[in-house]
Amino acid sequence: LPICLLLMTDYRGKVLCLFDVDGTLSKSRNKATPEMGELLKELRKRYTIGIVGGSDLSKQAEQLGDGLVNDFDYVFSENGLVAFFNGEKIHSQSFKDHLGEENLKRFINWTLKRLSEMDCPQKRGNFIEFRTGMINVSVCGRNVNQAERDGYAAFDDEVKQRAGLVKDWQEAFPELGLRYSIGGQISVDVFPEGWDKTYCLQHVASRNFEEIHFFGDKTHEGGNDYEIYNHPGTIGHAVTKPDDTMEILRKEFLARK
Ligand code: M1P
Repeated sequence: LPICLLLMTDYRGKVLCLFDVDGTLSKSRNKATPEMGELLKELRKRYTIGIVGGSDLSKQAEQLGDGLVNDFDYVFSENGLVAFFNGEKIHSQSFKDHLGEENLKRFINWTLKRLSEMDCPQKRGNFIEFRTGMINVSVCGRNVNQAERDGYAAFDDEVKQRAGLVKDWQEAFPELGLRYSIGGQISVDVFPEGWDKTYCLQHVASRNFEEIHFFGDKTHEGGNDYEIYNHPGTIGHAVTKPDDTMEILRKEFLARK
C-alpha cells in the first residue's frame, strides 16, 4: 500500500455516504461518467457507500452499470422499498399489498381518465409504470426519447403541469395517505406517506454509523430528496449537478486524514 493511504483513517465502519442518482451521480436518466465511477471506487476504499433513488433497479443499472449491487455497499431502489446489501436483496415492500386492489384500481382508473384530459407537446406510451413499492405516472409517457423528454421537462418548468396533477390527486384521494414526489424530468412517483427516501434509513440503523452523509439535487420542499436531506439522522449536501458531487467528495472526503 502507498504510504499516504496507510496514514489515512479508514472510515468504512463509521461513515456512510449515500447518494441520490439523477442529477447527483449522473445527469437525469443518463449514465454516470467513468470519472464519477473511478471517484466512487476511491471513496469506497475508505467509506461505506450507497445509493438511494426513486427509480427501480433496472433503471439504476442502466445508469450505474449492471454490477451496481456489487459496486456499492448499499443499493436502495424505489427509495429503499427494494434494498440490497453486499450484493444480496435484503428487503422488498409491496405498494399493491399496502393499498389493496380496490383502492389501487380506483386510483389508476381515475388517473388514466385525468391523463387523457391533459395536453402536452408530445404523448407516447407507458403512462403508468407499476413498480414494487410505488407507481410512476407520466403525462407524456415514459416511452419518450431524450429530446422529447427534455422538451417535456422545459414545458413542465413553465406550466407546472406535474404540480397541478399532484394537487388534483390530493383533492381526489385525501383518504389514501399517499405522497406524490416529483423526482425526475417527466414523471411523478406515488407511494404511501413515509415511503420517501427516509424509508431506506431503517436498513442501516443497526450499523450505528457515526455520520450518514446524503447527497442530492432535489432537496427543496416537494422534491424527492427533501425529507432525507432534512432528516435529523443525516448530514445533507445539496448539489445541482454531478460535478458538484465530485468536488465535495474530493475536497471534503478523499482529502480527509
Ligand atoms: O430518480 C429520479 C426519478 O427518475 C425518473 O424520473 P423521470 O423519468 O421523470 O426523469 C423515474 O425513475 C422516477 O421514478 C425517479 O424518482
